[in-house]
Amino acid sequence: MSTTEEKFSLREVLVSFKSCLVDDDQDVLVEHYLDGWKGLVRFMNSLGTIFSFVSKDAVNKIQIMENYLKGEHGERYRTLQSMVEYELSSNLVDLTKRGSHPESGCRTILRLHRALRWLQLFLEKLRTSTEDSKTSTLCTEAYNASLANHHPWIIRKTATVAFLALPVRNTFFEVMNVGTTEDVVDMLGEAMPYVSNVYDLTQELYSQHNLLDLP
Ligand code: 1Q0
Repeated sequence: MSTTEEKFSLREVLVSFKSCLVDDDQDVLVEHYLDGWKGLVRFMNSLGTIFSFVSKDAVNKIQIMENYLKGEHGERYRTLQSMVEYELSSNLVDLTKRGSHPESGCRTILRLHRALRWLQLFLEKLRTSTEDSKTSTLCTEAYNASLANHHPWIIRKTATVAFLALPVRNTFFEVMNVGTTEDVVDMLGEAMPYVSNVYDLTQELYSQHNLLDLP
């Protein structure tokens, strides 16, 4: 248990969403938001290669954002609010149909933001589940209530089939590396509000600027 690799637990990942919040908790720091996602991707990868089509897409989107952060206008991408202001005022966002800005920061974050809603729903279902609950059912319900509404049929189908291969609830709890089932339930109860705060702020920002349906 000496290396950081072994000690890595889902608690740290979820709590990292707490450090996203800046400016009196009114804005989201992009760098830390991406750190949260990188942690989540690690957990997803530890569930097996069946989800590599999902993690590839997530990694690709994280990379797009990191390139902006490292780029010439990196400072404008420091927070979600500054990104939205910069991209909108410089006409860098395809607002109604895909055009010359297919990888804007705004649409890229929107994809991750929608996935965060799935995570919120899924982890809440896991937290309140019983020993005989089926993770694939919980995951499918969370997906249908969130991401599925934004995915075409073929992705919905592929995702739903992949969910059938999810490990059982106990394996999930073990992979989280938090402790007993009781510890997991407590940890989720404590840490999920941080994720919810980030989700709500982003939702509010995107809704104010009419960005919730970016192509
Ligand atoms: C635990 C099982 C993971 C299941 C993940 C559920 C999400 C399924 C989504 C299927 C996505 C299919 C890949 C491609 C999608 C893109 O078309 C779509 C839209 O982008 P674009 O550019 O085509 O417009 N992309 C997305 O919707 C973004 C999807 C990102 C999903 C990232 C999910 C990563 C979550 C990881 C958390 C797992 C940890 C759970 C806790 C585990 C604890 C042991």
